[in-house]
Amino acid sequence: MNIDQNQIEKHNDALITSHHRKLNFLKEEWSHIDLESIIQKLVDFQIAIPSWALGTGGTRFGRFAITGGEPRTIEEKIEDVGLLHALNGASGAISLHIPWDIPQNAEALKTLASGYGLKFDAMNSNTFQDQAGSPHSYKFGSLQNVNKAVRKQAIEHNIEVIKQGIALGSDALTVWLADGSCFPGQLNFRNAFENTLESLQEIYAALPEDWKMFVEYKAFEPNFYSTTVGDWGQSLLYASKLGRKAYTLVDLGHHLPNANIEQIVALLLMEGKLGGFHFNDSKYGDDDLTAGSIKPYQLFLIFNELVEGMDAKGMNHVKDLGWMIDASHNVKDPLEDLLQSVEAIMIAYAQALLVDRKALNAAQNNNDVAKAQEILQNTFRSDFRALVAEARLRANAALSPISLYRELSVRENLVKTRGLGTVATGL
Ligand SMILES: [Mn+2]
Repeated sequence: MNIDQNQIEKHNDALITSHHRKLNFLKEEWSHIDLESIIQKLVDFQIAIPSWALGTGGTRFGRFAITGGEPRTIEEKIEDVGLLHALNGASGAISLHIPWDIPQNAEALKTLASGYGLKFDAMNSNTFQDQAGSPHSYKFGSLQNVNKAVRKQAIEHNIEVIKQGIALGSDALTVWLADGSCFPGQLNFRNAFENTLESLQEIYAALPEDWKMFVEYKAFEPNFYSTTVGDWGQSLLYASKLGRKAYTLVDLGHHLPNANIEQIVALLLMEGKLGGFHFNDSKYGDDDLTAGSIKPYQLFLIFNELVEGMDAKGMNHVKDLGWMIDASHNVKDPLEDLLQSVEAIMIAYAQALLVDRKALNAAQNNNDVAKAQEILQNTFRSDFRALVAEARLRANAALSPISLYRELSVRENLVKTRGLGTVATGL
């Protein structure tokens, strides 16, 4: 299914008066700020959609494929991201996961994707599941495994993923390892670290010059006693030892409860070692919930550090970090869920762009704690949704993406063409 420009314009026409009223109010309230440049930043900002989020997610207890019309092929996944991008103008990239996706004809896929205005974001390898026909099992880890043949298989898989990515025009590899242990004594921590580092070094050696390697960490799950890349310190250690092309990737759901993620982000940026983000939200752990659905203030505080830190280093907000959603829940229509996530991320970014940096800086230097809080919360509690909507309007996208998604019965159309029982590859 394609959404054409006439359908978007008709939808926007019906909402334009109300939109202008809200936008004009903001222009008046924030007249001391250059809102035009902020709107342009919002137009430019793009968030990659992972191919595995297009189907209904599952838990270890089960999976309810409630929506139907899930994408059956990599081509249909690209089509789905194309739909999202047409609706919100901010989902201009897809991140593939090998072997849940197996690109057969890279040139054809590139043509298909660029027809929707999409690029291929970071490639994701998978050594946390055994694949049919693989001689070795990852039951006791992959890159950390005590058995060299297992490590070799995992290294070769990652190198294969890099090759697939080169053919698609991607420029980054994300390595997330489930490696670790479930019981004390199971693992020699130092050997596990050294094996993992050595394996990562072999993969790193296969990276093209202009590629990045993202080392993603996770506190626990599926291993419940230790994780070999368990936190940002361990990830930073690997990334530092690997070299300038290696970075830490922060997945919001991969911390222990109440971790101060905004502080982690600030320090990684300071060290030039923050590579990118996986957005999601959680109450307890790796809950795969829609970005901004539980802790929107935290999302804003993270963006506040990102904007401050990137500007301090003269970094390009769009290109210098990888921005991706990593969430896939099992009770919502995945496409609606992704529209909500992108919206929440854009709002948090807009709020961060509007923070009065000079005043905040002055408050910090005067130890004016109350004033610093006022500055942050004044921005957080203001409603900038009209700015984000204006950015969409300028990108020829919909003023209200979810409303248009429902008006056009997108899901019903996908069910009609793909069937009710289709299940996308993924977790
Ligand atoms: Mn992730």
